[in-house]
Amino acid sequence: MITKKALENIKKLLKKHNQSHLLAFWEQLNTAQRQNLLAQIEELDFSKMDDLVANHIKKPAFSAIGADFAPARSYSPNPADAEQKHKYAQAGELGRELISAGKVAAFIVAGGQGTRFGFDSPKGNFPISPVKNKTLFRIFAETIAAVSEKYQTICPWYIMTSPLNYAQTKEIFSSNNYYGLRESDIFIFQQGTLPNFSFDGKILLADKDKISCSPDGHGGSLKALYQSGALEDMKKRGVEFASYFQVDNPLINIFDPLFIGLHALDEAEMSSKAVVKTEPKEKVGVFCLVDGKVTVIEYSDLPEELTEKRNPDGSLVFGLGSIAIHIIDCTFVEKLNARGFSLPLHRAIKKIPHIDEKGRPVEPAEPNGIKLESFVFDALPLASKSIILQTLRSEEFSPVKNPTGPDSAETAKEMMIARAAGWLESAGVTVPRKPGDSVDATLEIAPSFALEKDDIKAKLNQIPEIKPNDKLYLA
Ligand code: UD2
Repeated sequence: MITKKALENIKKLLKKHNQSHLLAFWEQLNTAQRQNLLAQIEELDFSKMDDLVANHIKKPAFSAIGADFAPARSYSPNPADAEQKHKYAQAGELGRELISAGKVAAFIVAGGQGTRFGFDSPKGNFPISPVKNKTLFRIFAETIAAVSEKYQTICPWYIMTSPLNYAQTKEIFSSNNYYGLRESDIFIFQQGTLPNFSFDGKILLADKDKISCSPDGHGGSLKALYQSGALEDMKKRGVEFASYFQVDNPLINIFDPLFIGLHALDEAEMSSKAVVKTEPKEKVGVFCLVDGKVTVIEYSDLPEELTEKRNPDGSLVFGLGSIAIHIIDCTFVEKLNARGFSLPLHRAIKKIPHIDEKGRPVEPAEPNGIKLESFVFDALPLASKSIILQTLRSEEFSPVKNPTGPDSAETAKEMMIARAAGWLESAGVTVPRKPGDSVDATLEIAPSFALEKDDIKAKLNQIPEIKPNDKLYLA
């Protein structure tokens, strides 16, 4: 029951923050709809509303580029000298110990809407492996199973979805029998949302009783981990580190002992993997040091002259690209939430369907409003320490972003085949190649067969001769 007094209070609050239009259709709503709308209004954070509208909606706000701005330093893919060689060996060993002790969990962000990609299902359900056409989710699940087997442990998997794809994702996992993993070791949860605004700072209505909202960005994962109980579950299991990755990268090495070990040895709170950018305009964030803190500047926020700036040897000054792979301490997530979770908000100008002041549905042909998101990498400067490990793109990064062309399913398949060929050749297997060096076979190595290059050597007797144009699946 909504009391007259309660309604008056809400009306006053909305008026104070210029959002009275949210109740414009109140008289036309039934009781359930009214309660529904009020519940959504109560979810809004009015303490930040005016600042949000003034500083994020009406003008672009966030710029991490200050006076003290420099490229970030990183660990190279291979140790540079004897001292570093010793450290990498020590880190690898520590990483393996931590995985074996069940202290590392897989953590995927899979809440994106994939609009650019045009696939009408959660992206994790996209089939991608070159021979068996396994989906992204299946590849990750088989990797987690193989790691658990190799290290004789249980690696739990935390999966963040958005309210838009939560039910579908749950259904995909249950209808695939959790890909052979135990249901109790998989924790699927939802991220939060933020309201969408018109350019003049009014929250848009999706319907007469429904506020228009969007997922709050992958930065919301650090809040959702806490609010969903996932972090509590990690603590109960003794998990100390979350290995964070994106749903679109089939080459991900989820449990990398070296990366985990370097992070732990250096007592970092949140660390990252990086690749050298292919070209100045590649659409990845760039690692920088801002006021001495590791910071990622999104490609669209880095000024052109810095994007293009080169060292005397021709390499890019800001050439260290973020591939959205992190190790995050559970205690860091807890700390961020305990002090009132807030990451900077980034605005995106979008076409946002809504209803107009007469309640008529509008499908805009042109951008008409602003969506807000937080980015997980904005937590990096908040960490007491943060390290970066450079890695090889060909081994670990091939995002499936576009239907065709660069960063598409086609390029990801090619890279999966190329990596498999490289692993086999490094163990002495002959792989047929075409003139120009591309692989003349379709190869797929299941995670159960090898998780890394070095696993191949022990299985040489299971590998048949590979002839040109062969299709070979190793499991
Ligand atoms: C992201 C990074 C970019 C680079 C690239 C590597 C940003 C802003 N940019 O680019 O710097 O590292 O990835 O591939 O992150 N997601 C959610 N909830 C949301 C929004 C996104 O779970 O509300 C997930 C999404 O499912 C995906 C990941 O976050 O797994 C990245 O999202 P994206 O594909 O929109 O990021 P993109 O390509 O702009």
